[in-house]
Amino acid sequence: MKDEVATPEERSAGLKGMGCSRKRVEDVRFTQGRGNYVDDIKLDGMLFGDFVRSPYAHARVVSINTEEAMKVPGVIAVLTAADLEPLGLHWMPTLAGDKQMVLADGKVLFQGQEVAYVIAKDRYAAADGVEAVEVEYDELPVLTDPFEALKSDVVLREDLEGQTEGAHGPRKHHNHIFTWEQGDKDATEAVLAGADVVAEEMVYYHRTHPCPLETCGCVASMDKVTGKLTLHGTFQAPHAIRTVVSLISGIAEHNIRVISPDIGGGFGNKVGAYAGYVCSVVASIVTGKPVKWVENRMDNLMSTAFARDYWMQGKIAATKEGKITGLWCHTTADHGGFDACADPTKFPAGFMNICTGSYDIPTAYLAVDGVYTNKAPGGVAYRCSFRVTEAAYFIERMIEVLAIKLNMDAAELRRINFIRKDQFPYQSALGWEYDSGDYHTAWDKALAAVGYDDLRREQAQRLEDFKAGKTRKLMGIGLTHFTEIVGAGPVKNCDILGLGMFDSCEIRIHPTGSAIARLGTISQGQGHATTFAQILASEIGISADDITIEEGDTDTAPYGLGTYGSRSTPVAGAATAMAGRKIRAKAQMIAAYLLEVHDDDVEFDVDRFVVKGAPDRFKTMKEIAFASYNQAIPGLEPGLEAVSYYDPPNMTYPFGAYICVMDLDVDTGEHEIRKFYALDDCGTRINPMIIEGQVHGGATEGYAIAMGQEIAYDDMGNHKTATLMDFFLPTSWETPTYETDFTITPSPHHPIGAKGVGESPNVGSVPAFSNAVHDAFRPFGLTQSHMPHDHWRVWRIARDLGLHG
Ligand code: MCN
Ligand code: CUM
Repeated sequence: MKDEVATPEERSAGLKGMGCSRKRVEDVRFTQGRGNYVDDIKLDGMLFGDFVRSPYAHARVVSINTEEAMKVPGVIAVLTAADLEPLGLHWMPTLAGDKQMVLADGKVLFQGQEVAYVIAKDRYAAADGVEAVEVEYDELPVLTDPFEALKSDVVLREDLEGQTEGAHGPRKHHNHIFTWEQGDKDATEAVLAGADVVAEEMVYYHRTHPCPLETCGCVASMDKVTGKLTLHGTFQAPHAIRTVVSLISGIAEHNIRVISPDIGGGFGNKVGAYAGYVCSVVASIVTGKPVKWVENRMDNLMSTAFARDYWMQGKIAATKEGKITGLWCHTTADHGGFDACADPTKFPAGFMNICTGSYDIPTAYLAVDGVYTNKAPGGVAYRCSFRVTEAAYFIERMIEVLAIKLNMDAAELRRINFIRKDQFPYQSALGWEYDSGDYHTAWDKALAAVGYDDLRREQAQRLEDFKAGKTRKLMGIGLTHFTEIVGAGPVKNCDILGLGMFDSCEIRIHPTGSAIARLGTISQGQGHATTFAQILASEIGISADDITIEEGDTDTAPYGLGTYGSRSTPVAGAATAMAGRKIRAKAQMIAAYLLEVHDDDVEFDVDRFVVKGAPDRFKTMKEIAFASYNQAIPGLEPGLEAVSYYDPPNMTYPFGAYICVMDLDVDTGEHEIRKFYALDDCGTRINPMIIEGQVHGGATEGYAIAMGQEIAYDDMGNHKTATLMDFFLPTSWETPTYETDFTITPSPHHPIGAKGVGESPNVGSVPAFSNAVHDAFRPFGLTQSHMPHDHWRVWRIARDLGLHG
């Protein structure tokens, strides 16, 4: 009855639909310790598997002796490549068209590589078994520098020797993987040759690691009676894993059930296929028991998907007035021992060709050379949108370097080169069609919000004080305007191992008017159970509180390509809206039938269909749901269900303006982040609170990357940062305070106008932090210094510039 008197606004608020900062429904269980992660899964008779890993970065494996290990109480079996070879499982295909050893086959190519797999009654016995395996190695020369690797006689991948053609075209050298070229080389070189001004710089985006709180793991359980394999795991793409497992194991796909339970952070680390999955499946088949494998922190940091490691040589040309005329980039990409990047098949360097950024650059050329070294494989991870992080860092550094060369203000240089609002949809010189944007509005809002002119005046005063000996602290203002490309993707140009990158949603409305929706994506902390229900609430007029969102079980969810590349909102979010619209269309027919009017004579009003011009004649969605199970239209199927498989016509192009204000102590190298302002435009905003959380999390990861985090190796290929003592993870103590803001430029092709946002803050914040460091030293002649800008490196910049007196 209350319903009858509620205003449309009240009814709308009750739905908790789009635009509402609905509290996360997931947090009820997470905050009570009731999450269900892979390591919480305990099956009857479950065994535990663990790896013997290589202490060397490059060595021949002379022999493996498992006799002593087999004597350890509780050890059941030890697998080596020799055991996997008859099954054809000692190597596995990578997502990048390469192949990777599951267990060391004759040699090892990075420190921490999997050599043998010990299966035992529990984790402790497995660890003792690992200790007892005797491996004899013969050390080989180590290559950790990709430039050296391309010149060296040392052959890393002997399995590919003599193979001059790789998955992505010709290989120029035995340690070379591919060359990927985009844009117009000749035209760009001509522009550079004739330009008023050319700025040139080597921009290095160092190797780092997403380091999710929960490491990677799985539980494989082969039921020999039913012939069914159930695989629980930390998978960001459960359906793709099911298909891959079927293809490489030969088990029929309907006999495989993949389940991603709660995931404690993915950040791209959990996209690829790991040796642990293959060995656990084999171990379960061999022993007939469930087998669990869960990495420890060192395993995770040493062997699973790293991020970045791109050496980007850049040249940018402009007129005297600062109008950019051309961009040239040659990237040397360090892929480690195997090319296991998780990119769409046709993009061996991901979407690095978005490196023209937010700027109207008429001519551009990009070449990327992939190189093998003695480091861990991986490459696309860490809120990267498939290398957009590298692209954004590159262009945002090149803009700063150009500003120095032109002796111009970097904010103004950006402004005069932005793609204008009226140029969208915009065709970039490197082949993308940007769907929508309004960069000038966002930029002006950001500069005004931080008081840019006042900041520059303060900075000038600080510089004078510094020169006068009144302070030892410099001030830097780090500017960034980034353009993202998310929502892979149109099936016509995006696939993974031949699987087109669509996504899906299936909705069932129950008779009493509540619902369940299942999606092909999988949340790892992004709050999908909260936000996808909001999209549906607005589309079908059922409160988000009455809609269950389920993901991650391949036996129940429709096929989808998973969650990474901020694709859930652009692709599965669109599928959700489309499936919702199918429900609404059928509901409209039922309502009209019940109200005895023509379909066109009813209209949707928040949570009901109303007879046009007769507001008191209506049927609520709850009433329609019940009717659909009984007296629906004769001849029409009962029930209210729909499914949508959505192939987006284009990707979405979120953008943002980030500004960081930083003080740097030249004597200690310490920094203080005084202000961090982040304006994001992700089109229509589904849940502002969740967006803000995404920005805080991503910016904190960006802070870590820019200011201290790295995966470092010594010359012998020893991993120097394999524990959290050495690998910087910011705590609340170091984490800066963020000021978030937004503009809204909807995507014209997305059914609800939404663009992705999860990766934006990492893409935008890293150049903002790094540019602040560079900006502080600009008056003293610094043009480029490599990240991470930890205290020691900042101190060293000051020393090299002669600031220590
Ligand atoms: N959202 C919104 N309005 C928009 C866009 C997004 O309210 N216009 C909400 C979405 O509904 C969703 C969240 O923001 O709840 C992120 O959406 P989206 O940008 O579509 O990204 P995905 O859901 O596809 O998440 C992937 C992205 C990636 S690739 C990495 S890496 C990353 C990230 O999300 N990993 C994360 N954020 C993470 N956050 C957590 N907590 N844990 C991770 O592992
Ligand atoms: Cu590239 S990290 Mo996210 O796409 O899972």
